[in-house]
Amino acid sequence: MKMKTLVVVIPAYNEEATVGKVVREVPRDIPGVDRVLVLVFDDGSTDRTADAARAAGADFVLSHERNRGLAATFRDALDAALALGADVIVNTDADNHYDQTRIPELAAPVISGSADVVVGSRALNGLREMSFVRKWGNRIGNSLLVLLYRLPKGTDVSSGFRAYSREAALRLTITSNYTYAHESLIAARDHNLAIENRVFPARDVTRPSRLMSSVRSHIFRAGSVAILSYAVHRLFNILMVLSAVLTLAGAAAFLRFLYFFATSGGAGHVQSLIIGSALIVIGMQVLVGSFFGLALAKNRRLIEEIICQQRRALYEPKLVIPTHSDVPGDVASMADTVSSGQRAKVALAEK
Ligand SMILES: Nc1nc2c(ncn2[C@@H]2O[C@H](COP(=O)(O)OP(=O)(O)O)[C@@H](O)[C@H]2O)c(=O)[nH]1
Ligand SMILES: [Mg+2]
Repeated sequence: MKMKTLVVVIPAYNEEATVGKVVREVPRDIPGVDRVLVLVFDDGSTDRTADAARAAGADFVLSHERNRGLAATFRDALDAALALGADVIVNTDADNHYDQTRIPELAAPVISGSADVVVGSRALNGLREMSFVRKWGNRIGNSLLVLLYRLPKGTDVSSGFRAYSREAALRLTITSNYTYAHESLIAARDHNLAIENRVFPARDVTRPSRLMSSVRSHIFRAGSVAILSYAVHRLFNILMVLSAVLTLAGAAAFLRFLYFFATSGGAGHVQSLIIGSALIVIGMQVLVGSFFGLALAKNRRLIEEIICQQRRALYEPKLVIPTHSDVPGDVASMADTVSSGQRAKVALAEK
């Protein structure tokens, strides 16, 4: 049987003070996997983050030449983990916010195959670090997103402590350049990946957050990422609802006019007619817009499929079936008749 690999990825930006501690705390013996690798992705730190990570025993330390932001670093770290043959990928922060000794519990559902994404949610109550505004801003925004995305109850959408299956890492695409946390969950929903939630205590972090310069700007930026992601991914649904509301309101006004028209000739009620007609026309236009939303979503699916196939070709070269010339007859004829998806499964079965 193939060796099972778990890769712990740690995006780090100017974390020389804590990254070593985090690397050392990662358990190297995790039930259900044969080896655990630690990969620190240094995002153009200006301090000695990379050296500290290496000194602490990280198996791989990759660096961006300049700071490219957390979302880009996260995606690059996933790609690196895929290239290393990861079956399970755990992301944790370099600031020692999460308890690495809980990684086995976090990863267990992915290792057993029952989940594709496990969110390690923070039990916030014990945290002193969070200001009142941040805590409540977080809570309200969080509940809204859990509701909108139909995530497991209590999911901490901005937690970076997560486990991903290889399939999830192959499929997730991130377009935000600020934070990937929300977008990756919507994307996981879109791809029908199984999401689970586990709650762990988090630690207080005393250094100021790297991600947010001020609480207000963070709430604003993270909030707009979340809302825009929702709008982009669910444009069809949003516009359908909007269209239905407008059309129904228009129809009500229109019917009101018809009623007066039938009973008293309609004199003095032409406003209802105008408003009703206008709302219906706008509602129909929004309906047409929603079809564009649907077309865009389909298009996005196709593009994501291409990206996913490309990642497979890059990171799973064995899955690409050779052409007729260099394989025995039956496989060659099979490769002729099956689609690429089936081919991948055929190749997997042969391994
Ligand atoms: N790669 C990268 N990592 C970052 C950047 N900003 C923050 N991080 C890392 O992302 C993780 C979370 O950042 P942090 O500032 O703790 O955000 P918070 O926990 O949401 O307040 C930490 O491991 C940081 O080192 C960045 O610009 N690039
Ligand atoms: Mg942090």
